[in-house]
Amino acid sequence: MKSDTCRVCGTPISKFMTFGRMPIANGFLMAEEIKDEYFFELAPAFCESCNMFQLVEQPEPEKMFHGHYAFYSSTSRYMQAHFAHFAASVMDGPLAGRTDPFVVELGSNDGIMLQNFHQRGMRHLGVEPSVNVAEAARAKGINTVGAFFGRDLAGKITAEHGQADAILAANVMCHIPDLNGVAEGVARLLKPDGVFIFEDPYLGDMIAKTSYDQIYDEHVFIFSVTSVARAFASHGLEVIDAEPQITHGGSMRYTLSPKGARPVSERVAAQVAKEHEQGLQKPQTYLGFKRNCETSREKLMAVLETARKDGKRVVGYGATSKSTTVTCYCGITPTHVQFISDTTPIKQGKLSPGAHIPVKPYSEFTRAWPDYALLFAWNHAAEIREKETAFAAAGGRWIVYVPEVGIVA
Ligand code: JHZ
Ligand code: ZN
Repeated sequence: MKSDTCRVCGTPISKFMTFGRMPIANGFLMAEEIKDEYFFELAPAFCESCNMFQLVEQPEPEKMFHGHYAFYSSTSRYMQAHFAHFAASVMDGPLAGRTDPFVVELGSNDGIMLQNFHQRGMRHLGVEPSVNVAEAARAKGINTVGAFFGRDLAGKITAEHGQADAILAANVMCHIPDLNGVAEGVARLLKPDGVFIFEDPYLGDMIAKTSYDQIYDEHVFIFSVTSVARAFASHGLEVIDAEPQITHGGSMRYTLSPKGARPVSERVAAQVAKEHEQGLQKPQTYLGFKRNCETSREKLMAVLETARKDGKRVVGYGATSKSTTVTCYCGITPTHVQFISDTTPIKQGKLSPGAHIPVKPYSEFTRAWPDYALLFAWNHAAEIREKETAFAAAGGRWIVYVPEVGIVA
């Protein structure tokens, strides 16, 4: 859906740059499906009134989240540890000492977070519209309802289970275009002293690192503390904490509660001040970001063209959602990158969206080391570098592009 007004406050918005024609970032496809591949214009806008960074156009939710959603959260070992810590901080923090607390997670995927509550025997409910990943969660014994969250579902859940002590969401809130509807639903579902905790890729990191690959169909918003505080204030919810996370290349965890119910951490005002210092409220910042994206693209293509001319074998590492933006925006083709290695079975044997680079199982990567691996899953660099010592020992090098384009050992 295209919007010429801010999805949060209704002020007119317009794109400050375009990434061009883009397919569904997780729309891995077979050769015979190419003729029907769906495209839209990926273009971001910044609302000067409420500071919300958003897409001008986002495909219909059913085009992105369905019965064959390609991203399974549990593919990263580090992320499993991250969510175990996240869950523990909720159970031992706001939920500690409560009688029979009830936890709801929005966009619970394969249960990577809720499994921790389930293991402690806590009442929980996942909300997940992508049927296949929801099924993976149910197979682990996690209560999951297959639906999109909004006002109506909030009412139904409350009627059936009562209000929630905690509502959680990770890498989900920034996917939902009707933020006001979700905020209303959260306000309805949450107990008067409950907490709503969510995390998403952080605007400050994206601007600082030129990690423009966080921009793709699913991410209709890239949040900051400033924009989140404004968006939820009109629904009676207040940001009481903001904690930076290293996951997904730099994220922010927001804790909200009904206004006045809980003390507000000093971290909130400090982070808002930091955002001001970084210039996140200024339109010029986004014009600078646009130039940085163009420079990043030129440099990456120069590295890939040189490698191609030199007859080097380049393989992509991680068929991420982010890689769809990078390959399509930069013009990376199978002549630059032979295939992309990925551990997710549902992606293997298919072509990457838009660029149509074959996605192959990880065994293909280890079978014959390439000269270079283009690190599309750069946010998992620590985990991957730890695992790939044999590739490095064989002389393999990594091509990286965040925060700078380069070739590293
Ligand atoms: P990864 C997803 O984005 C989708 P993506 C979503 N829209 C979102 O918001 C973000 O997460 C936060 C593979 N892999 O985590 C697994 C290996 O092959 O960067 C995945 O396909 N080997 C919900 O898709 C991909 O890489 C490995 O060793 O950009 C990683 O995808 C590891 C660690 C991963 O998220
Ligand atoms: Zn706005």
